[in-house]
Amino acid sequence: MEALDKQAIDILTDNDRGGYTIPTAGLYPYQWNWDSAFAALGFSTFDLPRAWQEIETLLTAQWDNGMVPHIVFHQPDEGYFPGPEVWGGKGPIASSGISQPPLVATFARKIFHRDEALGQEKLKAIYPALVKWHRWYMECRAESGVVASTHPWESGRDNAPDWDEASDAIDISNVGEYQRRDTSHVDASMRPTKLDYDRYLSLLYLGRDCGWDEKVIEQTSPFRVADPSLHFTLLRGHRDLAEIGKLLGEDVSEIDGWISTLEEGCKQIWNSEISAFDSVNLRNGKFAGSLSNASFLCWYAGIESPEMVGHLERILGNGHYIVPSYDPAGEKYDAMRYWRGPVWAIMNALIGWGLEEQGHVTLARAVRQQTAGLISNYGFAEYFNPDNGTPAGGGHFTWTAAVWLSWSL
Ligand code: 9YW
Repeated sequence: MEALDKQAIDILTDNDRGGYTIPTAGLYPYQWNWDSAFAALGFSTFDLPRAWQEIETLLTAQWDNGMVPHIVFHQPDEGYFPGPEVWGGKGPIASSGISQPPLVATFARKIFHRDEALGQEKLKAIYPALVKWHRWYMECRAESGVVASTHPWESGRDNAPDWDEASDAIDISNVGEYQRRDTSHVDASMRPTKLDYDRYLSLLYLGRDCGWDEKVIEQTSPFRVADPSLHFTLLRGHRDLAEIGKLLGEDVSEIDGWISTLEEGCKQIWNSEISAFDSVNLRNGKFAGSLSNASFLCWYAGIESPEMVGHLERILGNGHYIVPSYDPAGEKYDAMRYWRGPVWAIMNALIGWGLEEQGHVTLARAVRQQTAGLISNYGFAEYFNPDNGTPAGGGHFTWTAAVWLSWSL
C-alpha cells in the first residue's frame, strides 16, 4: 500500500501547475472544477496549505453573477478543444461559461477537520464566495425546484445516456468544421461520438452568443435536463455550507430554505417506472430511463431509498465491478465508453461516503474495497471497465489518485 500511496502523491505533485492541478497531462491541461475539489482533498493528506490553495485558486475564477466555471484556462494550451477563445467566458480569468457539480463546500468541511484553527480562517475567507455560487445555482438552475443541467458537460457526465432524448432537439446545423483534440490522446472508442461533440458545441455557441445571459439560456435553449448529479451534489453541498455558516456564526436561514426546496425536488427525479432516481427533460417532462452512478448519489445527499439499495445489490450480485455509470442490464450499456458504462473512482467515493453515512455498512465496504482493488490492480486510470476492470481513458489521473489518498477522511 505504501508504494501506491507514494505513486498517488507523485501523481498529484506531477499534475500540480502551481496553485492548481490539472486532471492529467495532455488530455486535460487546465483546471477543472470538481476535479480540483478532489485534488484539494488528496493534497490535504500530505500538504494542507496546498489543499486550501487549490480551492482558493478555483474561486478566483468566479464570475460576478456567482458562477464558478467548470474549466479555468490559466495558461494557453494547444492540446485541448474547445479552448478559451471558443468559450468567450466573462469572468476575471479566461474560463468556460458553465459550472460543474459543486463539491467544494462539502470537501472544504472535510479538510477543515484536519486542522481546525487553520480551517476556520480559510472557511471564513471562502464562505461568501461559496454562498454566492450556491445562490447562483438556486437562481439560475433550480427554477423548477430541481437542479437543471444546461449542458452535458455541466453535469460532469458528458455522454451519459441521460441526455440522449433531450439532445435530439439540439440543432447542429450551425456547428461547422472543427478539430477535436481528445481523440489524439485517447482511443475514440472510449470517448463521446462526433454527434455528441456537435451537440456540445451547438449548446456552447448558444450560451456564448447571448453573452452567457442566464435568462436567455433558460428561455431559449433546447436542452434543460434535471440531473441527479447536480441535484444531489448541490443538496449535499447546501447541508455542508449551512454547517460551515453556523460554525462561523452566520445566519443560515437562506441556506436552510434551499435545502427544503431541494429535498422536495427529489420527488421530481424519482422515476417510478424504473424505481430509481433518473434525469428528466424539463422541456417535455420525459424521464431518460437511465439508472446511472449519479442515481446512487442519493445517500450522499442524505436521501434514503430501499429501491436504490436493491439496484446496487443486484448489480453487485451479477458480478460487475460497482458502481457502473450505467446499468449493465440497460440496452445502452457500453463497458468502455466513458459515462455509458465504466466505473469512476470519484463517483464511487461519493457513493461510498453516502452509504456509510446512512448506515449501509456492507455496501459501503463493498464499494470501497472494489475501488481500491481496481486502482491497485489496474492503476490510477480515469475510469474502468465494469466487466473486467480494464483501465480506460487517461492515466496518471489526479482525482483517482486523490480518491486513493483520501477515502478515509
Ligand atoms: C471535458 C476532467 C473532466 C471531468 C469531467 C469528465 C471529463 C471532459 O473530464 O470531461 O472535455 O470536459 O467527464 O467530469 O471534470 O477530468
